Amino acid sequence: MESTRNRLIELLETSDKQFVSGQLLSEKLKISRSAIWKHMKELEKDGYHVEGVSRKGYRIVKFPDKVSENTIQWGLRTDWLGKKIIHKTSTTTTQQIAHQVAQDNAEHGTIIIADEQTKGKGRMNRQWQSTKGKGIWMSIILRPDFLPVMAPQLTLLSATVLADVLAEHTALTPKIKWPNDILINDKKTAGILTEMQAEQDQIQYVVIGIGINVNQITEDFDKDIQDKATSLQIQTGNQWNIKDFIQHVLQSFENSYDSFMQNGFPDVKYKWESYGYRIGEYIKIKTLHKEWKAKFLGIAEDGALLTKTDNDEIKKIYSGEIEW
Ligand code: BT5
Repeated sequence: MESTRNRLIELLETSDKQFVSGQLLSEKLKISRSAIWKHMKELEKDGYHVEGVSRKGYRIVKFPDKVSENTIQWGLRTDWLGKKIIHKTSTTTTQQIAHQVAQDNAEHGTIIIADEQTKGKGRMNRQWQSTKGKGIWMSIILRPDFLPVMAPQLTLLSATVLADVLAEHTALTPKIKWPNDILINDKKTAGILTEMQAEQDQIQYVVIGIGINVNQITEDFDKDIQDKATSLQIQTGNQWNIKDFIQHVLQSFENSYDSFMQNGFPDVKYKWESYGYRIGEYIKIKTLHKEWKAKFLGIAEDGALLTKTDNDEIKKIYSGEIEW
């Protein structure tokens, strides 16, 4: 039943808003025309708007707003990103599923997306709060053909994509806090977690985990982060359509990734710095064992954080946190 329904949606989808005759659908699906009609009624119940015109057939005029493999794919104009989508209503973390399917040879550009994560992950085993139906909790599997040392550049690239999409979609002014936080009005609205499986000179796959707070209200966040987390709803006062947002992220991600693969890092660096938070200021750098102050100059050609200490020493930082 479920697979007939998916095939039906697929057939209507590929016709790109043209009518598909009941006759053709019944031949392709090997079911009667009255069974087709029943399926259409079921689709309507799920929020699809199906138009049926005698002698012309059927077409979907609107997909439901809820997130599913079909609704994301409908109208998605990417070449390779999101051709395979795994959607879960609830899961522990989309990162874990991404690793599993990547080890089972999932293709470059596979997406795992969930309405809710019960064990959302931040970096260094920190927690990522992922309220049900109120944000984008998504992992992207990539199989880039470059050296593992270049993988951090993908985090910076992803951050510029999110900043671009937030700016285009909402007219807010996002900033990127090195390396992976997207801030709006100084509060965190999105985060990125890059994980990788690699040998010394070869990447097997990279998983880019993207979390974007979309429709939360302040009380949706735990008390301990209420003063530093924000969402688009809090910032704009509007509810946002999550499916539209996902499509925008995927389209923009594919464009930026393709141009990065063609032209290298300089464009990403330039864009990152245009969004960079507190560039030119004194910042506190914290690594596992040390903490010191330096001037934040920008991003180096290899993606490292570029700093200048008081005795004019230029230093590159590859991992850690920054504060002020
Ligand atoms: C991150 O870590 O910012 C990476 C977030 C990646 C989340 C995505 S969602 C899809 C995929 N599946 C996953 O399980 N993860 C990825 P980090 O820089 O370590 O920041 C974590 C810190 O941000 C926490 O310690 C909290 O202080 C704060 N935080 C937690 N949840 C938040 C939220 N929803 N919004 C803003 N801040 C949050």
